[in-house]
Amino acid sequence: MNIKTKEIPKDTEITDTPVKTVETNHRMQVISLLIIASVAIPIIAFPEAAKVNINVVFKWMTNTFDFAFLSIGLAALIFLLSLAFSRHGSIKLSADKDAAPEFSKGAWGAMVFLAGIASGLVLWGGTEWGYHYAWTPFGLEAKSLEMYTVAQGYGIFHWGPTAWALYCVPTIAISYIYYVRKKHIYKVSESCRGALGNLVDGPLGTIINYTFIFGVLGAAATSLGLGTPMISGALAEVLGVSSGIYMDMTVILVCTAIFSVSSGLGLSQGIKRLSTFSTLLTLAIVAYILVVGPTKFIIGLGMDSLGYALENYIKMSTWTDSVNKSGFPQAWTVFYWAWWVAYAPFMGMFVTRISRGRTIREVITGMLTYGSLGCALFYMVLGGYGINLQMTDVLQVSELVNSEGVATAIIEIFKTLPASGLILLCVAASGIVLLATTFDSAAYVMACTTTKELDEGQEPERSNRLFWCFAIAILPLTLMFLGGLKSMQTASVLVGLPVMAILVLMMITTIKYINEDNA
Ligand code: NM2
Repeated sequence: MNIKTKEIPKDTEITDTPVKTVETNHRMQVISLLIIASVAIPIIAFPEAAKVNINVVFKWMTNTFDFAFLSIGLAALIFLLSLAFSRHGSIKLSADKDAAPEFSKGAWGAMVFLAGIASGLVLWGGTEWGYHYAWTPFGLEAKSLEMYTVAQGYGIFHWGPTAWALYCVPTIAISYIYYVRKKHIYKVSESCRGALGNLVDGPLGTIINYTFIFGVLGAAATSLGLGTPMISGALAEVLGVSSGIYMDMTVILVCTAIFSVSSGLGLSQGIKRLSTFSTLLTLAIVAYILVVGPTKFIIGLGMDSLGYALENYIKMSTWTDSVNKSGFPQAWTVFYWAWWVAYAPFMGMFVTRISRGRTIREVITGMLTYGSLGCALFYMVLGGYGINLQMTDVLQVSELVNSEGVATAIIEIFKTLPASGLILLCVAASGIVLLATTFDSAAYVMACTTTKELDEGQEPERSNRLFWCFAIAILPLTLMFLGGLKSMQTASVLVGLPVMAILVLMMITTIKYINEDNA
């Protein structure tokens, strides 16, 4: 993800306010640090008990609130589609009604897509089917031929329109307030004002802003905790050394260092170019796999699984499996929705900054289609390649995923490619940059939240940004020390729940404001 201060559009009609000095809210920083420490210290001190408790928390949260996550995902999609195709869809997100969009459609779509993903898409695109193939939804027969299509289709669903709708709700809420109501918001609480009124100026607003911060911290912990072992595994393979927790820590610290140097020396533009380059590199790897792999099979299976996802969309969106209690939708769909939700306000802030001049309809349809299709492409190609490896007995990917985890499985998949050393090097390099830019952007928005007041064009203090950069690394480091997929997933599930409430408040605010302004 990549939010750069220099991309902030200057919307000249937005009211001028006197320039104040930027002041960091140290109290908020200290409280956040204390909360992080209260989670991290017990995990490090009592890892065995922590593991057990994390599993209990994950199960309880996903089982108790499954209906809420699923229905809000669906509600977000329905809300956005009805808004896009209503007369309000043509509302322009700009102070100047005749202004052309700031970025071309293609550039905008690419930026939205890149902002929404980090290293997770490569990791899960290649391996998620391996889990569903062995532990099936809808009581289907495990490890049957049919399951290849179903498993891949389920993955495409988890990165599809509902997921992108969760990203899009804050985007529309924040953009509307920013461009149409002409109020520069740097705090998430402001986008709940329509629902809560002046309550957002009191403790409730503060709670909302903390919730946002912990949403990003939890979601980033999942991304970094899962993405780092893939990068360190690839590096270890290339360097011929063994990977492990120390290598993982080094990767996280290198990412932190890249961010610190770029922030300290004002290298934002350089890092941005590097980030674009690494994304292109990732796309090139996907194209390479499509060409050197079984092209026809990959395309065919991709179409089959896309068809499966479309045909079963409603069923997958509402399935809680209350009678059979397999736990599948809780372990997967609910986890995914929580992960997307936790990132959503952060994503909303970014997409707002690049969407000036677009209509509400364009933003909604663009996010849902570019986002879903981009993710489906990764799932089809990487997943299809992995499935072929298993079907031709080259590599038992599903077994590997279940016994060794996703990071090991994806490295083994890449190792079967021609010129695998070079590919692994590219995967590691692009992964580091994608994670570093995630640190960078996340630290930036959190620094905005912990700045007392920020006028247009002003930036949070550099020390504030650096503080968040290091604070973000604490939780993933702790969770990696603990290990296991559930620990990484629990971070998102825990923070996703309260952020989901913010999404509901944002939907109410948007509806209220649009109705008031267009009565
Ligand atoms: N989402 C899109 O790790 C990543 O790729 C970040 C993950 C929320 C599932 C985004």
